[in-house]
Amino acid sequence: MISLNIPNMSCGHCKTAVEKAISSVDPSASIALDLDMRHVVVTTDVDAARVMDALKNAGYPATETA
Ligand SMILES: [Cu+2]
Repeated sequence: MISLNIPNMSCGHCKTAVEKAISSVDPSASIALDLDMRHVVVTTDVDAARVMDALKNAGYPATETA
């Protein structure tokens, strides 16, 4: 499970773009996204670094939460 803050994620369009970026590295990832908190929890076997890389390339740099 990967817990991420995504400060740039501010609207429904961003939400879609973030979900798309995560799905691009793991189509079967389970994504729990909180737009108001700008936070997402991803359940996946893929490395956090790969997920964060895809998000960064999509324009949504993320930081891992503790
Ligand atoms: Cu947006």
